[in-house]
Amino acid sequence: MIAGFCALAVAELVAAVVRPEAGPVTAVGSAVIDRTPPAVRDFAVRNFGTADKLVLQLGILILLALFAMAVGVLALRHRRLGSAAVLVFGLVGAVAAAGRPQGAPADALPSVVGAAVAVGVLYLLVGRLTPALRPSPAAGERDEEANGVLDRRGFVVAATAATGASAGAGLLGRRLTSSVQAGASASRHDLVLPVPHSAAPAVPAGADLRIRGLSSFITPNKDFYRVDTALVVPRVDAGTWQLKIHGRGVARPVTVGFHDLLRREVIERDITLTCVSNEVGGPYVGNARWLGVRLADLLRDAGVRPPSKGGPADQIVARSVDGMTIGTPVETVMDGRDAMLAFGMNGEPLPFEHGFPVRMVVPGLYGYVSACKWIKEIELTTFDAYDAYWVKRSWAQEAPVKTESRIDTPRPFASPKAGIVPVAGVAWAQHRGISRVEVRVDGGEWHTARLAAADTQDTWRQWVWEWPAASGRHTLEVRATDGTGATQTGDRVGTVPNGATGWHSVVIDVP
Ligand SMILES: Nc1nc2c(c(=O)[nH]1)N[C@H]1C(S)=C(S)[C@@H](COP(=O)(O)O)O[C@H]1N2
Ligand SMILES: [Mo]
Repeated sequence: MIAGFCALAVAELVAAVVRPEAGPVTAVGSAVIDRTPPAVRDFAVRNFGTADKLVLQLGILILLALFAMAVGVLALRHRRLGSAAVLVFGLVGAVAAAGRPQGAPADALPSVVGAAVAVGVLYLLVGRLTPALRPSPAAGERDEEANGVLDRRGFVVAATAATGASAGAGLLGRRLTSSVQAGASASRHDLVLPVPHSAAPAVPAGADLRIRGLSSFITPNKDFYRVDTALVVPRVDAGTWQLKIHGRGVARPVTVGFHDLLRREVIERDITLTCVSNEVGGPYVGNARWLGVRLADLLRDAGVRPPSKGGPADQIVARSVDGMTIGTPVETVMDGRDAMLAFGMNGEPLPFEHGFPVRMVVPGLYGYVSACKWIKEIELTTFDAYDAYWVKRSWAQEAPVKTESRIDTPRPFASPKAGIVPVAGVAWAQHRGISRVEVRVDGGEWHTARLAAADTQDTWRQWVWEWPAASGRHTLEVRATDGTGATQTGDRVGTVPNGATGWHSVVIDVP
């Protein structure tokens, strides 16, 4: 285990120089995430929520510790074989790191160097523990005892030295990484958001019903759901950030920096973002005020035409610094809606977790087909030619948000007093808007809820219905109708491949 610790600590130092994400635990964890079947991923998300990544890393560390102990036992008998096993383990880390979408051959270095150090440490330490293998002058009982004592001391000294030295290396690695990240933090901290040329209209007074237990109309950044595959949140320095736009039908390929974006026409918009893996009634939806530029403007400047105007590309593939790929229809981005490259969220620079310095937001599409965080490249291509990350993993190529509604209060199995109980929640159908919400009790007739004032058709809408509750166990259900007049379907389907449907229901016990 000491050898294993040395390996990780030294790898940390090397990774600080190469790339923090190339460290063995992160690399193996990321490789696992990339290969996790949807069922397992859903299980992890359901049971661990946003702690899923922590659980994964702990799991890897525990496996590593068990493996280290097994190798230790093996090495006591067969020193060479033990060393070989360590190398195999280093190889796993190396392949995982170099094989990531953004992986380069150099990313294998942390695991390789770490494993080499572990081999050395293991060999050395095991040597101290196996005096019988070393030539000893005489096989007398006293001699052997003396030998054993000597070796034990030698072991403790060597083990302490190795542990101390590698702990130092590990700490130095951490220091180096955080000083690199300090640049990114400073670039975020120092950012003064521009005043938008086209400001979002003030949120109408009645948009937030302010009912206890109901989600607030604007979701504060700290409460905004986070869904991504990043084990380590990328920290990108806005000062060195660049976005490259190229590919099919791009007459004038461009590379823009952060300050080029700030100098463009800046818009501010309220847009509700939803994840395709949100179950009916689930938490992966939030509403924020975004600040940024219109993606369509940039594309037009680059000479891009949508398919309806004869453009050869029907798909935009956005790439992030961490190797995510997200495919969005060119037609949708250029159809006049406020598809944005956003750098501000609710009045502050994007939080690192939500994509600093720049991310995409497209009203009306689920996040996995539109909302690339930590974006660094936009390639124009076709849906025939390229499948993005989640499409390769059995999700649909195109995924407009489905009309959905959620009961926020009362909570499941709440026991409100008999009498008037406000049943309230949110409904969303981004870019179509919400025109009606209805609630029913125990499968009875539908009652029309009161809608809060509408902000825009790109945002969710709160609603409330005053329920005259009688005692007993009751089931509440909700359904919404969008701006096109289509009512949310009651057919229950799961999240794969293009979003869950069904009516959210909540069981209540009125005493
Ligand atoms: N780079 C990157 N961008 C990403 C993702 C990701 O895993 N990596 N996840 C997408 C998904 S599935 C969703 S729903 C939204 C979530 O954005 P949020 O975490 O800011 O709420 O980001 C999208 N952008
Ligand atoms: Mo998502």
